[in-house]
Amino acid sequence: MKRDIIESAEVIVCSPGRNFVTVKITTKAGYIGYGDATLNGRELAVAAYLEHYLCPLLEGRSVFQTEDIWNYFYKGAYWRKGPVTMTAIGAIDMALWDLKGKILETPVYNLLGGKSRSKMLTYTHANGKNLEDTLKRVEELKKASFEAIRVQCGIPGIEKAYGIGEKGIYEPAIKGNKPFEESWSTPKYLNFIPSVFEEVRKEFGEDLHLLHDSHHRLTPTEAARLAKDLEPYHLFWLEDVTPAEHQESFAQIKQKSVTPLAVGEVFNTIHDAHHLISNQSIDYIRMTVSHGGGITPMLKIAHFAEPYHIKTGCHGPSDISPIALAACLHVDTAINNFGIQEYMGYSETTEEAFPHEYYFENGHLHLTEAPGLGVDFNETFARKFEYEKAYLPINRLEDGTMFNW
Ligand code: GCO
Ligand code: MG
Repeated sequence: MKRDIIESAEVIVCSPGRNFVTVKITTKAGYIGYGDATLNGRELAVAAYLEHYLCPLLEGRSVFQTEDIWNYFYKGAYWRKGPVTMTAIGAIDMALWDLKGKILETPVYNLLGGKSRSKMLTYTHANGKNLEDTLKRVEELKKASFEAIRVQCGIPGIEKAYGIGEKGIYEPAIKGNKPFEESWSTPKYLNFIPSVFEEVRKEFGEDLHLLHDSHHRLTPTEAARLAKDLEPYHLFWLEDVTPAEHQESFAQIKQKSVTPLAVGEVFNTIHDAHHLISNQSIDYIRMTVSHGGGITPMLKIAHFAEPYHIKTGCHGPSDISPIALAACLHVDTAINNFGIQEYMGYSETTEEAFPHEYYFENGHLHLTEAPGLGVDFNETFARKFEYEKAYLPINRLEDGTMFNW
């Protein structure tokens, strides 16, 4: 029996710790590969795309044909791009690479160029309600060996600012039938944030890598002001300063400041980023394997960015499953222009649902020699937790105007 011929492809939607959509592809010889199709707050749209349109077309195909299968789904749909489509294609692509590795008995990175490094620099989040809280959290993360920390802080005068969770893992999607409403004031934010970084540097010195996420909220002019104001604190990067629909905006910001810029977590294809990359208007491309259409295109994007001095910084929030995180780590391991990997961590329930080989130690994520992606799916356990609708928040200015979240 040919080891690589697909027998079936199935979609599993459940909520072990939070909502996840998982693709399971089984070959006729009994090999199983997994892919992550989670798109936070829009999970069922991706599940339906997979169930109705992609999964039924896989039977009889060879798992080795990742390039042809990817193009069959991308070009073959006629309707290209978009987060739903690309997350669905990405999950299948991931599962196919997982299968290739398992059949060939080798980690996926060996099929992508081999080991370029033995460990990946990793950043996580310090989200304090106020300055004191933020400093405490940075201290804790430093003790937990993190060398790179994304610093967010509640803003005086803004009741519900972005990125500030209660204790433990920050989870932006909230269960219920209506999105939660946050509020925003750009002047209050711009006046306050530089003082946070001043204090963090005062307390912890120059050694820590510091990152910050503006979550798509500034105009290019406001972004340039923030980037300049933060220059004395030598950020590793300033992320998503302005909504990325206008790739030209980043060139304006870049001309005015030497604070490194990162963008791309909401991008789905190279077409969202090709001007940013070829004009060298960013420093880090943040696309992630699941929402960027899989390992196949991510590798091409990383290779395209390399000669332009642009490094990767894959999105790694808790709303992509450990399968997608592992897929990022395999790409991170193989490419030359790896920059950093985001890692928010997972709840105990999520960890139990997705037993994995990758591990965090001394500020870095590590992979092992395990074949495939090195993540299992404890399906019986995971299915005990039923999907519950959850929305990402929406955001309004203080006068009620709808704004970017
Ligand atoms: C990040 C992100 C996330 C997103 C989330 C949306 O930099 O990690 O901005 O926190 O908001 O992934 O689902
Ligand atoms: Mg972000």
